Amino acid sequence: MNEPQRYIAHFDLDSFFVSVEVLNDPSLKGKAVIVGGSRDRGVVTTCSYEARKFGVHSAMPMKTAMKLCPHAILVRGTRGEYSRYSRWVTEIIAAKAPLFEKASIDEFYIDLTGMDKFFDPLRWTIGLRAEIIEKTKLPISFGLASNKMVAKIATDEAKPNGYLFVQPGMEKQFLAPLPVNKFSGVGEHMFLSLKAMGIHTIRDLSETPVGLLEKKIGKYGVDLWKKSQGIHTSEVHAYHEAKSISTENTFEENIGDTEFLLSELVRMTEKVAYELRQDEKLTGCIAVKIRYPDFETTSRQTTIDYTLRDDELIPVAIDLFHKLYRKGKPVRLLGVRLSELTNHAVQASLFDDAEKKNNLYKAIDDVKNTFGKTLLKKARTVNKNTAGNKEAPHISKGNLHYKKN
Ligand code: TTP
Ligand code: MG
Repeated sequence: MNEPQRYIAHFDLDSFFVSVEVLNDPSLKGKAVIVGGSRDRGVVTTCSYEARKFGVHSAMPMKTAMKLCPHAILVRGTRGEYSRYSRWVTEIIAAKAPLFEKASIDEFYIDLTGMDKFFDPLRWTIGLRAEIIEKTKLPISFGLASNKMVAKIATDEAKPNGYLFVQPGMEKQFLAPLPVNKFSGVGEHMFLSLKAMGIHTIRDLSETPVGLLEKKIGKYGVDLWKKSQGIHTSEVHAYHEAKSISTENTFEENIGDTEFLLSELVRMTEKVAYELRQDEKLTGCIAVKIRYPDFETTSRQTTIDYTLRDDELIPVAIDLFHKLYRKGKPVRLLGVRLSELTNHAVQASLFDDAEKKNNLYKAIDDVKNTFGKTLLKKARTVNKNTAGNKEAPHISKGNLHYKKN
């Protein structure tokens, strides 16, 4: 039997954070707007298309951006709002799409394969886009193609505020005139290496003997050549809010000491947050679970602004714990779970101090990777019970697992 024709739609909100700011302050509409940190030490989180015309882009030092576009309006950003809009768009897509993946906070893949028996994939996708725009008032673009890679590049070409359908069979032709750095993974260095080989466009790449690419660049050269032919087979991974990273501790003796339970809770939250960062994910939901010796089990969860940071997760975990815990009652098991996971392709930070903190976490995580995960802990977790020990003495079981439904 022949494989069914694949149809993959890729959606991505246009200048997402800026678009949200424009909704909150319509006087920003049509202007050069930059969301980012301080003028002297910050970086650009994102900017409007008007500012992009001057060469401003994400991750650029704010100083450079202001030189390129001195009249730009600088906005510091309101992160809670971005999470709220991200969820709203997710809900609209989830209500309609047979199978979708949330690839980042503003980006989605939808697999429509097999649906062409029931409806025209392009018309359906246009309808979904119209619904998102009508409801949220946010501009969004999409690419529709026979695979994820081509669909994503089509979205890029359609932006801002447009869409592009690459008909099955036209993938190679669509890609041919584009520069090679349209492929994700072709950074500055690779771009120059390819240029040195006389390869500028994807057509140049597709016409280069694959053996030569392998010889010069290695296995990645073969991958690039395949991409240049429009070939890409990766699947759309279904998005489940229930997908989670969690850890649980069953205590050897039941614990009624609130201080100790809290220090355990902090330690466990740090542990799952570390795994979250290793996985390059953000979380939008945290849950705490308590089991008493009679096996009564209670848990409580709350949605939060998307984050990867201990200092944002820990206070929420503590708050949930206090709401949940019946004071003085011995506890048999404590658990922490992070869910509503999404990728963060975010290099630059949302805010100045966030960047510093993210770098700090990266530094801590690097040390953890090198010297073992229990070596570095924040002050709170190093109390009389745990100081000097690799694990708290009460803990007999501690397991970290991923739940991928
Ligand atoms: P993108 O989708 O990469 O960028 P964008 O939506 O601003 O613009 P467009 O898609 O039209 O090209 O990222 C989505 C949001 O993620 C972006 O609005 C801000 C945030 N972000 C960062 O915080 N740091 C970054 O380095 C990048 C690239 C994005
Ligand atoms: Mg976007």
